[in-house]
Amino acid sequence: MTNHFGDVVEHSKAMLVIGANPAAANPIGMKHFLQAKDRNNAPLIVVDPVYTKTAAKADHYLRIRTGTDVAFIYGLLHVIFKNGWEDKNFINSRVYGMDDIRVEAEKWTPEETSDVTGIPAAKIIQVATILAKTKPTTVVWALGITQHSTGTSNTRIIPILQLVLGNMGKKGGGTNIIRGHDNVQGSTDMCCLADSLSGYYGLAEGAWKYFANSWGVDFDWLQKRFYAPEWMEAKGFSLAKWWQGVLQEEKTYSSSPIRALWVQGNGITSMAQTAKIQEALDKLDLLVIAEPFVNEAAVITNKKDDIYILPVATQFETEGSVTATNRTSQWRSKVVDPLYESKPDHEVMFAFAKEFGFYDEYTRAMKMAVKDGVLTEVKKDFNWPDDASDEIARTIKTIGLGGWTAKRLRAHQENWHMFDPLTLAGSGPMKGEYYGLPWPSWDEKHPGSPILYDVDTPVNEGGMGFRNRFGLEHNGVSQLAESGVDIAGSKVKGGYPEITKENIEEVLGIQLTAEEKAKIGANWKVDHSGIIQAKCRAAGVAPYGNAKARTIVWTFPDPIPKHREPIHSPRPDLVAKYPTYEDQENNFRVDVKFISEQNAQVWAKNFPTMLVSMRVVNLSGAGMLERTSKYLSHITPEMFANIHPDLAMEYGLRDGDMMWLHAPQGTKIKVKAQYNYSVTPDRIALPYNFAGLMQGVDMSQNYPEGTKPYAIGESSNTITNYGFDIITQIPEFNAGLCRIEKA
Ligand SMILES: Nc1nc2c(c(=O)[nH]1)N[C@H]1C(S)=C(S)[C@@H](COP(=O)(O)OP(=O)(O)OC[C@H]3O[C@@H](n4cnc5c(=O)[nH]c(N)nc54)[C@H](O)[C@@H]3O)O[C@H]1N2
Ligand SMILES: Nc1nc2c(c(=O)[nH]1)N[C@H]1C(S)=C(S)[C@@H](COP(=O)(O)OP(=O)(O)OC[C@H]3O[C@@H](n4cnc5c(=O)[nH]c(N)nc54)[C@H](O)[C@@H]3O)O[C@H]1N2
Ligand SMILES: [Mo]
Repeated sequence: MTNHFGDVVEHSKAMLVIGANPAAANPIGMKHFLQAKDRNNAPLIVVDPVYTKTAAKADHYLRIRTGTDVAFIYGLLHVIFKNGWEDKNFINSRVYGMDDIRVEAEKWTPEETSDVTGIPAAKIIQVATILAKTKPTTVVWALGITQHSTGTSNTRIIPILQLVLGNMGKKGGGTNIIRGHDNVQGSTDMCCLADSLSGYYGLAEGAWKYFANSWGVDFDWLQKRFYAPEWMEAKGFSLAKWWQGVLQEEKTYSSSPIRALWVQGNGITSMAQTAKIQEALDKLDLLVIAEPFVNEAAVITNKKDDIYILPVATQFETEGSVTATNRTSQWRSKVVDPLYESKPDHEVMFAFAKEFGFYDEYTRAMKMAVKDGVLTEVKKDFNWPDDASDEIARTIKTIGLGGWTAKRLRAHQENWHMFDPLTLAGSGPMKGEYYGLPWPSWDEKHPGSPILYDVDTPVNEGGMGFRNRFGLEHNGVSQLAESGVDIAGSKVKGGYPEITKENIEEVLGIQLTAEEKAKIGANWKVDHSGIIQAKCRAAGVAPYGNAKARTIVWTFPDPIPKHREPIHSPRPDLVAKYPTYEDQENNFRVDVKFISEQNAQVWAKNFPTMLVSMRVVNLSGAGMLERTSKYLSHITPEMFANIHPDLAMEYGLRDGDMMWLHAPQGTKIKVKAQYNYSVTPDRIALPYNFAGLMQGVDMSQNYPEGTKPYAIGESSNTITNYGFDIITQIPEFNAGLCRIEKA
């Protein structure tokens, strides 16, 4: 989130919720949107292929065809540009590349947009008008936007809309992406990702060297952990396609095939292509599961030996910091000691490191601190979890976690009552700090930044410009903010680059001493000495620069977002006009099909019904956790599909009848047809939270005695269509096709 929920309540004058259903998936967030409706008379605009519980509260509901959001946003931009409603000053001074967007938007007349998205042209014009005339508007999204083969383009085009409207860096504006799991923002920031290091540092040698230094280990030692040095800088397997690393034997891009799998905190059937996952699990030599429940990885496999389940404690049995959806950190205390023989996650990892002989290197950084500007090992033993938090604060500069020391986070927890829930501002002992120190919180004195890119607030009070990440110029155009974009109170006027050892004296207009020069790191991201941060603080400067936001990503297959039809599209005519990408080789170490799959046949002929997945309020993720609760299971005792009666009747299905759903990849699931008017007759919606049945086969004999959940069922991901985002490799969970057959 660039802003936060309280900010929406206080300042948003309109809300565009697109591809999210917070009424079911984030009821606390939803409460804030309803408050904004009441307090600000802010219209709620919901764009969703399904008439959700969120849509039921909307002032304007737009029923979109899945996978066409890029087209929809261009349709809005077309109307906005045509009427001259864009924020010209904002665009000219703070954005690079808007002309290309303008050219693309010209094609997306209300009529063309309507044909592609299924939204009436008049509605597109009406919503564009509301957005242009009602400032500030906030935009909220979640999985309906990200989970597509064009997910990356989706997540770029919506911020571009906000740039056009001048809504970025403004109270009540911004792009508010609701994160999913507890602490998922934290795990992303710590980069449980296959293509970056913690804090989004890249995989290049320089970043590895910085981390080697931060961890107090030799770079060479670190490099030797890899099968061969080149794998150190190559993306790993993604969560979405690890199975292909097991199965893709004929063409390997690494030391694969994978032969052992360690699962810690992933529900296995939550990923697409469950049948492939099953095949891969069967083929493994070793499967280890470390978690509080019986993960269904152990259940859906036919493998009989070499499966180990390690009991891990829950969040109630451990302590430390977690990060919320609005970039705030919260300290969490242990409620009870780990029950029975379970151990918290970190102890499992420590035991593992001991066994493999790298425990000392693994934990050394927690014994280190910066002394006189130099990183030094200062004590014999570490204190968990405080020293882990302090290590994060000391190391992660990129997103500004410098202020997140254990001491400060503990103080925030102890003083919850001293913070305003809407503004996040503290009072009493917490005066001058925002609750949870929303990042960037550059240093130990910094109060946190509740709203990103806000140039009207001094840097030392949470303000900043856009980040200078992509060089100083492109195609001869400066990437820095134009003159006049002055961050409040800054000594440096207008745009400036990110701060390095080389440019610090010139940009800040200061002179470093010889001693400072000897200690300072090469740039603000790798400067353990703290000198760059301190000098920036004194000048009221954001160390990452004051630059332009860019609409063009010149390294992507689509430099500006383009509409491309889902791989399995219900509109063959539009596939010809807006085809998907070329197939990829060796992305995240596997080959990925795009155009070859899209063109393999006219899919819509044999698979005429669209498939959307959805969340239900009582179940989460793969659902093992909630399905072991009698009461939560009672609400949805079995797997079902929401189907419009008109569609059901075409197949002779009465409410409650069983049906087979077939997917293009040849898989099928048997589920109950549940009459429901939230879907139109061209689409059905499935929850994804069931497991235990695979293509009609009951696997429940595989649950260890006494562990079978109260509700089992087919996983919708067995029929989630093949398809992955071109950049992130997230599966296309939300735009596929299926064929219905009465069971
Ligand atoms: N069809 C479809 N599929 C989807 C989605 C969709 O919309 N549609 N959504 C996708 C999204 S956004 C997500 S985030 C994923 C979610 O999928 P997962 O990330 O797989 O999430 P969960 O299923 O909740 O699995 C978490 C597992 O961790 C275990 N666990 C809980 N607490 C702890 C702990 O403290 N330590 C350890 N070690 N384990 C713990 C739980 O028992 C559970 O088995 O699903 C994705 N899959
Ligand atoms: N009860 C419950 N709460 C949860 C979870 C859970 O499993 N259960 N999971 C948590 C997690 S991990 C996450 S990430 C969040 C997810 O939170 P949400 O994304 O709000 O949850 P979904 O129900 O997947 O909602 C996505 C919506 O996008 C719509 N949609 C699908 N395709 C498209 C499309 O192409 N365009 C548009 N505009 N809309 C589309 C779907 O119909 C659906 O209503 O929820 C979190 N909260
Ligand atoms: Mo998620």
